[in-house]
Amino acid sequence: MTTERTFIMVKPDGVQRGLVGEIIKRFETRGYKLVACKMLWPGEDLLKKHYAELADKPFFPKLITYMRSGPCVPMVWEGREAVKMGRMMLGATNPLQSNPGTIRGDFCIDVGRNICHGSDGVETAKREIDLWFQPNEITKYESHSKDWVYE
Ligand code: YYY
Ligand code: MG
Repeated sequence: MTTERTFIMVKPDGVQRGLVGEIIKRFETRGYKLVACKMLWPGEDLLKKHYAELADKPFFPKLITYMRSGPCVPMVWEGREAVKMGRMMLGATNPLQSNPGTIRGDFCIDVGRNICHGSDGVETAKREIDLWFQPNEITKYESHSKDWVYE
């Protein structure tokens, strides 16, 4: 199996609203494997690097303020097509356009309070994982249910 990794993060509103468990549950029950997870209150430098490609957008200052407003829960999830499926499970950037059944479509309303982040491509995922995690924070283990999730 070609294993892919994606970077998923519960944003400060997701943490404050008690949705960490719910978001983890969605990925766990789907069959994805959690290989890294922590809680941290990110600083401005880290967030500006994370969202560097949006630096020219009018909403950028507001986005940084929102993301600095409390602790986040960054995670790394592993499994087949984890990046694409992660985006699909999160839903559209604007929750008003997210289908019910997706995380954003089920739990939020405003684009500036969309509770979670997910990498938008395999290369982005690599960059984001390197930015938020040290190599020794990423675990390597075999999931006991591997053969029950993948044929
Ligand atoms: O990858 P994703 O989070 O779905 O969207 P991006 O286009 O990368 O934007 C990052 C982040 O910025 C988004 O999750 C909310 C915020 N944002 C906003 O506040 N207003 C917009 N018009 C667009 C994005
Ligand atoms: Mg994005």
